[in-house]
Amino acid sequence: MYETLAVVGATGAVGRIVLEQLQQRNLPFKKLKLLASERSVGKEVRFNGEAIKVELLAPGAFKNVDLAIGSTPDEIAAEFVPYAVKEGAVVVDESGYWRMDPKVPLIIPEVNPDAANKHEGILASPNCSTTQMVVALAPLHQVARVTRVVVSTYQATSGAGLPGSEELNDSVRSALVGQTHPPKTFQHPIGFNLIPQIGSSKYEGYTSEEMKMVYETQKILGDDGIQVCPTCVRVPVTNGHSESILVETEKHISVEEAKELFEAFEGITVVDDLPNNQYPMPRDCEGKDDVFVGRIRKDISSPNGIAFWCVSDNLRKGAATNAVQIAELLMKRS
Ligand code: 2RA
Repeated sequence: MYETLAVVGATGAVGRIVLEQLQQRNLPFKKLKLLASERSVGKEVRFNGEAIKVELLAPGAFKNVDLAIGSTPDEIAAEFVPYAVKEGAVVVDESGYWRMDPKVPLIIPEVNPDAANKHEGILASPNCSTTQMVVALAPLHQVARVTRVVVSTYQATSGAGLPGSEELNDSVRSALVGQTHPPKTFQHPIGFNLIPQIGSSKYEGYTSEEMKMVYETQKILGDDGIQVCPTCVRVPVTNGHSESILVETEKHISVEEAKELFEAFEGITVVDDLPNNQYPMPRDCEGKDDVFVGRIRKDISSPNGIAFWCVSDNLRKGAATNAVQIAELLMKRS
């Protein structure tokens, strides 16, 4: 039984949506504890009509906590998760720190729910760009086995948290009056620009964000043979990541079959009517929990390829919603 739930990083951009989702989805816990860094301690957050005071994230904070959802940077997760587990909590962690640990299942509830049965106190939620892509790949993989993916991302500034969104606004305002707002969160001004770098240089000219898409996809789909070639780009969009995906499968699937598979899969909404200018766009997907797929077409350059466009609210399915769904899954199975 998971009676006491803690939300770690409760006042951050994703933590706030975690709380919203917990209320909306009506998870069956009895007590809620909110934990955050010193800066937020003492703040009051309303939850189901009740004011809850934010407490300090520190050793001892997880006494009597059964389940914790963590939305913190990697370095905070590296530190707090071990003591939370030691104090008896099961942790659903949204940071990148634990994802590739072989003892930690990396879960998308619609894709690999059974992997959640085998954990040692920590379960991880994937990176936002990986999550939406893998939700879209899963129905094709189940039927035709995905062998190769070429993906380019168009990632919103909210992926870098509240400072990212503020920097977009400042950068656009400055550019409109012919000035340059000095970038702090991003490597270059983001207003009226694209930045083909998310994260740091990691491997053979690929960035850390790109390599997450490689390793996490293989881990979630349980197939190290899947080849992924990613290019991750930051775009001047406040919220909602978009991806252009080309997928090659072992078995041929037609465009019609691909459409049917997408439509039948839980968590995917198909918006695909090019003659009527209908396809997913970040503006339309903001605030929604599904992964949206459109522009579904055959790859005219190879025999077993399907190309499509995929959009999702990176703060929701890419982060908060997926973590809350993992918590929900654990509660249902306890
Ligand atoms: C980003 N994927 O968009 C990252 C956040 N985890 O910056």
